[in-house]
Amino acid sequence: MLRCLLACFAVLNVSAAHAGMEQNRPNVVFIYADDIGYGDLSCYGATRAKTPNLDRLAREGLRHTDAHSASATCTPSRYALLTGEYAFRRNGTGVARGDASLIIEPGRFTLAKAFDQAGYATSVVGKWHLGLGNPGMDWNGPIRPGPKDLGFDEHFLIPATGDRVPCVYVENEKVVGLDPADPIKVSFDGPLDPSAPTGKSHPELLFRMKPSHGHDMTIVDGISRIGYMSGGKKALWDDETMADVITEKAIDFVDRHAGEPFFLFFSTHDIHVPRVPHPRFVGKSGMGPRGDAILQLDDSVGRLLEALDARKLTDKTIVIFSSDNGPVVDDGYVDRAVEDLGSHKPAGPFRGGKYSNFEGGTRVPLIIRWPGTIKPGTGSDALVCQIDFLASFARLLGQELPKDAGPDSFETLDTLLGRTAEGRDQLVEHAGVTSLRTGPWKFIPASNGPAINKLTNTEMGNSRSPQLYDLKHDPGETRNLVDSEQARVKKMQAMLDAIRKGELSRPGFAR
Ligand code: NG6
Ligand code: CA
Repeated sequence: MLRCLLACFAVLNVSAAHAGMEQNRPNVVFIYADDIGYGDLSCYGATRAKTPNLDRLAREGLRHTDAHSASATCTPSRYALLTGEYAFRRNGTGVARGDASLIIEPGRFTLAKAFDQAGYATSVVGKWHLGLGNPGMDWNGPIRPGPKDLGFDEHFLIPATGDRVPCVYVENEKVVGLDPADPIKVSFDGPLDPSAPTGKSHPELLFRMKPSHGHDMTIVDGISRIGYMSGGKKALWDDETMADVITEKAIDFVDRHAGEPFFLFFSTHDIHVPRVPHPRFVGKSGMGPRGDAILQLDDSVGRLLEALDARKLTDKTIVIFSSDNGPVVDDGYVDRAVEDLGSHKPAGPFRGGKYSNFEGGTRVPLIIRWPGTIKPGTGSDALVCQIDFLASFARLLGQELPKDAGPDSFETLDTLLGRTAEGRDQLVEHAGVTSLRTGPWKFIPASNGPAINKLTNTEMGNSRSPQLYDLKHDPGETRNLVDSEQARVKKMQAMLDAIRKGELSRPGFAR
C-alpha cells in the first residue's frame, strides 16, 4: 500500500512538474512580416485592406500601439532583433547584398540561441537577409555558416529578398532542387555573362513586372532583379507560390515538433517587392498587388493559426506578429501600388515610412497572443521595441544572458505581455540618422540627407536643423518644438550621444 501511495505520489508529482513546465515553456511562433506598415491591417484602422486573421489575433491578444522595429530597413532590424545590439554599432549591417556573407559571427548569443539553450526545437522559415556563408562562398556547396551557427536547428530560407538574386530557396545549408550539372553563380559586381539578357537590355522579356527604379539586372520568372545570377535553372523559385511554400514549411515544422517546446521564426516575404501574390488573391483587395499581398499575408497567418488550433497547441503557444520596418508604396516596380492606394494610409497616422526617420519608419504593428496569460482584446501604448525580445524571452525561458550579449536589449517582458503599462524610458530609432524617443518626445538630430526620397516618394525626416516633436499631441510630427524646448533638446542630444558611445546599456552588460 505504502509502495502504491509512493508510486502514485511520484506520478502526481511528475505530472504537476510537467504541467508547470508547460506553462513556463510555451511554444513561441514569431511571424515577422516584411514592410507592413502601422496602417496596413484592419485591426490597426485600415478600412480598405481586410485582415480577418490578424484581426482575430488582435481580438484574442494584445495590440501594441507604440511598438518599433529596431530599424527602418530589413537587415539592421533583423540584426538587432536577433543580437539585441543596435545595428548602428556595427559596420556592415546595412541592407545586405544577395551575396553578403553572414553578418552575425557564428556562436554569438542570439534570440534563437536563448530558445535552443532552453531545450526548444528552433527553426527559421522565410526571409533571412542577414548574409550566408563566408566571403566568396560557393552556392553549390554547403551554405555555411548560417542560421545553424546562431541557434536555429533548421532553416528554410529566401536567402536575401525577393528582388535580389539568388532566387532560390536554401534548406538546411543546401540550395533546394539544385542540379549539379547547372551550377549557380551570383555576382553583385557586374554581369557574369555579358550576353545574357537583363531587365535593362531586354525589357520586352519582363512579362510579369517591370522595374520603376533599379531592379534591372538578371531576369527570373519574367521579373528583373537586383544582382546577377546564372545557372540553377531548376532551382529557381516561382514568385506566385512563395507564400504557400513557406507557409507549408512553417506548418510542417509545427507538425514535426508538436510534442515538444518549439520556437518558430516565420519570416514572410509579403509584402516586400516584387509583389506577386498567388492568382487566388489577385484583384481581391482592389488596391493592386500591394493590397493583394496583404491579403496573402493574412491568409498565411490564418493557416498557421488554424494549424495550431487543429493540433491543440493554441493554448500553449505565444504567437507574435510584427513587421521589420515601416511601409513603402513604390519600392522599385511598376505594380500600381501608388495608383490604387486611394484613401489607404500604409503608415496610419504617422509620417514617413520605410527608410524614414519619422515614426512611419519603425512604428509597426505588434500583436501578442498568449491564451490564459494575456487578456484578450487588450491594448498597450507603452514604448516597446523588438530589440528587447532577446532579454525578455531569455527571462521567460529562465536563461541568463551572457554578460557580453545584447547590450541594447532591455528586459521588458511584463510590458510586452501587457502586465504593466510602463514602457522603455528611452529608445533609439534608427534610419538614416539615429533619433531618440523619451516618453512622448521624439528628437531627430540635424542631418544633410534629402528631405524626400524621390524614388519611393518617402518623407525622410531629414532636416539641416534638429527636430523635436511631442507625439502625444502631434503624432504626425508636424510641429517642430526645438525653439521652445531648448533645454529638453539639449538633454536628449546628450542622452543620444551617451547611448551611441555605449553608455546606458542594459543592466548587467559588460564587454
Ligand atoms: C533597396 C531596394 C528596395 C528594397 C530595399 C531593401 C532599389 C532601388 N531599392 O535598395 O527595392 O529591396 O533595398 O528592402 O534597389 S528591405 O526591406 O529588405 O530592407
Ligand atoms: Ca523590410
